[in-house]
Amino acid sequence: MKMSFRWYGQDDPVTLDKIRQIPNMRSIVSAVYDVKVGEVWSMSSLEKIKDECAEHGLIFDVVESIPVHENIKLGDDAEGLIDNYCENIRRCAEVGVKCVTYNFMPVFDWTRTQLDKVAEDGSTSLVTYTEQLEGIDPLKDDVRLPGWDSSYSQDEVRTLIEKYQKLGAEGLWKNLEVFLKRVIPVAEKSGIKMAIHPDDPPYSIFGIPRIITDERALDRLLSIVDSPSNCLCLCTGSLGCVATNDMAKLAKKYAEQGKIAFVHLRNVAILDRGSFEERAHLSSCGSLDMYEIVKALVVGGFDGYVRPDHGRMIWGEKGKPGYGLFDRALGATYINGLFEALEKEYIK
Ligand SMILES: [Mn+2]
Repeated sequence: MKMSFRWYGQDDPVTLDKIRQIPNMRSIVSAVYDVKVGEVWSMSSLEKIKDECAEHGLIFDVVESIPVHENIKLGDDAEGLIDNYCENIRRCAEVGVKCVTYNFMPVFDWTRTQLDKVAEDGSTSLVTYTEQLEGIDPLKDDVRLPGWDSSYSQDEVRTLIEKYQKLGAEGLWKNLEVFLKRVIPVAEKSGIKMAIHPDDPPYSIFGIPRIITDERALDRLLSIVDSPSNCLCLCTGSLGCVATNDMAKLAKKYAEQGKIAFVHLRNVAILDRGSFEERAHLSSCGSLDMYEIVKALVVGGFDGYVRPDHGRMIWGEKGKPGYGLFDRALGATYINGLFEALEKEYIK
């Protein structure tokens, strides 16, 4: 297991000199943020991240993410944008990146209804309550949910939603197939594993298709291109916020296949009708059995990257929701403990 931590670059209040003090911290997960989605990243920006990490004793070898332009997902004049995507993969490889995470979620990335829900202990976390989504018609109402790209105007969001509703799930699969058939061979040649992040949450919202949602979808994704570079980012809090996804079973199956390049470990409390709350990482704090998930990874022979995923805000910390220092550091320490115990038990 290679422990890693997401870092949002120079503007991130969580600095590299703090991250390096977390025990067993090895890799930095970051991206180039100075150009628009769809453009080619400059080598100087990539080298700057690499050098800053190296100065702090850390390795920049995971990218999260190279965002996929909406026109690629829509299959609308995508050719040149896929060329740029391939070029970005080559450039990442040049600075030593081994794993690139991406997702194929239409319009918006992760979606929550609230980012600062106060728990009984005074900590805050991200939550989705289905009742807050119901009754909203994004084609009529002015709606902006946390996680949505704020660079879109309300009219642009409406147009995009309508396009995806028309495209449907099978249309989206077709465009993913076109993308993978171009991108995966480039990644393979560059020595990079492409790790698709599941849809978060893994169900359709507002009638917009979401396709990376369960075991069947993951099997289908992996079957599109047979390559050691066509891999998964197993995000336990995303797939695991619906009870029908058995995270330990999925971890074991895909670890044995050598298909898990990256794991996001976090816990959620599964509530009624699709609602869920992000919780502290420990098994006892949510619905997921983190011990069983890590055991499945260890026994399955997983040797990729792991990072603590979203943390709560604790001890008065202010910052990017989900990406404070303290609770993610506690998560990393807990994950280190699980791996140490399980590797001593099962890896002889
Ligand atoms: Mn994740």
